[in-house]
Amino acid sequence: MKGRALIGRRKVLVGTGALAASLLLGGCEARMSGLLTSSDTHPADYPTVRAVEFMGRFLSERTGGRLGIKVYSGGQLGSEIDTLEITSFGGLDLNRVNLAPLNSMAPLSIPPSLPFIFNSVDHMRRTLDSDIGDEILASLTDNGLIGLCFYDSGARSFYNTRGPIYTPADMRGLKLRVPASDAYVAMVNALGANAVPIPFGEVYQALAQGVIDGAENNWPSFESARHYEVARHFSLTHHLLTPEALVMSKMKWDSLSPADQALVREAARASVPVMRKLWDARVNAARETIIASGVEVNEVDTAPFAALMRPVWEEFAASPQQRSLVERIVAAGERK
Ligand code: GTR
Repeated sequence: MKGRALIGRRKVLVGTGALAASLLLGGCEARMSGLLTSSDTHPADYPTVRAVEFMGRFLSERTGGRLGIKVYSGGQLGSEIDTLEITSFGGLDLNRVNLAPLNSMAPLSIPPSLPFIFNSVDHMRRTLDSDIGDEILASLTDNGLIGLCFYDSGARSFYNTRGPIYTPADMRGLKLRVPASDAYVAMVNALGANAVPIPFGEVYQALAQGVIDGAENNWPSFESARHYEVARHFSLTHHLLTPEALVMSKMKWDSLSPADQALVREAARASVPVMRKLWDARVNAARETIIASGVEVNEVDTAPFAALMRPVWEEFAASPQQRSLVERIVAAGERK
């Protein structure tokens, strides 16, 4: 297992002080006024943030202002993996994260995070809208979290400062940032590059300083985090369609009445089509901005990349339950 980073289920010690302090200062007002606190790594205008704000308005309208949501955007409360831990022990009420940082806590979050498991956005949406999605969300409860809904995250592709990637051979030796997921580390290493797991908020500087050669993400994140200003080659490998998830602290959930729990679920469900509409528009806008800036974008024959992923699937979806989910997800892609 070359270069495998053992992210595992780590205990959060570093950074918790700053986070707790900001929650005590900034979150206190929110907590006293019945606002649910929510974290997001993305800026205020990003579709995930706007979808959770929509939920907040929905809750506020239905409860005459008794319930609402305050979103702390822009990663101000910390990285996804750190804020997830905080959410699981009740320091934060809600958290919008990608499934990748949940991989080390929740084994059933891995199948939809496997490279090339979805063949299209439609396949991903249909799968998550089915009982498969419900099963994955329900499995998060073991970690002190309640899975409320999935949001889109489009297709992730590789970008770098060196040159276009057409085949896995072009990736050899590149230092590529990945999120905190052992499966992502193994995927990038299996393609011949060297995976560097660092938090999303640190990627721009790492690229600018040459600490890494590239990373991988969807059009909107590549654009909004301004990585495209530094990494001028975007190669459309579309290797992952890992969705986002909105989770709630189980401690907070248990403190709500059954009627409020039902309302929170209804609000989350209602936010999904809102998010998808915002998302589709944002993908188009981000693509235009990036292409207009002169980034070299190239299409890729993905078959040689997918062919190298079998060991990653086998290693990271090894339990019978994970294997059954993989089979059902693949089968859903064959039914149109
Ligand atoms: C984005 C995703 C974020 C975060 C980020 C990353 O696409 O929306 O939640 O996971 O990628 O790469 O860290």
